Amino acid sequence: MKMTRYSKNPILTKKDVPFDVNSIFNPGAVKFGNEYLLFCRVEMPNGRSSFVLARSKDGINFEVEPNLCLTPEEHDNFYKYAEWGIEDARVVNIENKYFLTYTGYSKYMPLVLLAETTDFKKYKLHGPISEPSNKDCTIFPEKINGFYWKIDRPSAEQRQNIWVAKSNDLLHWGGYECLAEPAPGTWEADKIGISTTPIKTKDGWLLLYHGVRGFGISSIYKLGVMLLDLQKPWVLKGKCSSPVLAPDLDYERIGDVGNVIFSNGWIAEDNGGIKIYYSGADTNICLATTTIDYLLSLCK
Ligand code: BMA
Repeated sequence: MKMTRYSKNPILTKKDVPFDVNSIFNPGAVKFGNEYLLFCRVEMPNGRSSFVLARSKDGINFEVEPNLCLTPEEHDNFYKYAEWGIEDARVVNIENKYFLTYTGYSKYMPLVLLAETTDFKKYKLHGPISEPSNKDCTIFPEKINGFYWKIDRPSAEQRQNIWVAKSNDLLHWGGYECLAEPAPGTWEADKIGISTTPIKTKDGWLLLYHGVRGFGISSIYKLGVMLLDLQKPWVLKGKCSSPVLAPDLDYERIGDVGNVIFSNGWIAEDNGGIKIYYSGADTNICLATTTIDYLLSLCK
């Protein structure tokens, strides 16, 4: 099976949110008990983002909770790094705890914040795990060679590459290595960033990433797929040459930021299928389905 868009996309829009928002988009995704959870970004009418949970039994029909689950104002000591909004969470289950890596936006510019929860009701906030400018951070679901590993995307001058680092405690990081760079002159020429939490497969760690290329006065965001070595997560084993999902339909081309497909959440099913949650034009939440085998075949 190739990539299939759900026929009734988008699966969530601001009409599904029981309070006033400008948009709902860029959800992290995780299975929690017998539920699918989307940890959604909502841009409030004032232009600053918070998070709200959406819950589902089938991974397709989601109900948005009546209240926000995490806001900048709840960040106490870290508020100055989240004052302009919290955005684009990746969720990972490690040793029965759920860790969230997300962007804190402020006058200091974007950096990566870490939080943990066991119940998606109470959140322990750890604050920054990067300096600015940095975003698109995900943590591997298990230790490799005795360390935790993260991937993120620092912005250095004009270079926006993907980096990997290791840690003993998820809070203090080192051993930085550049993992992947944009391919010049292609659909991902301007910048790349990791999209989704790594999935362990027989061939390596599988990840979605986004690639950006400027056209005229705007940019186009598309999704690609890459494969990392199972034991050496700083080694890129393979990467697609063409995007796996690119803006095409109206709900991907028209919205607050047109021509954007962005994803920070996917869920692997026991039968080898994958549900990819993505947003069109920074305005909605959509679903596409595919298989691990198909994505692996693109990384050869
Ligand atoms: C990125 C992030 C995402 C957004 C995307 C497209 O830099 O800020 O939140 O979806 O741009 O606008």
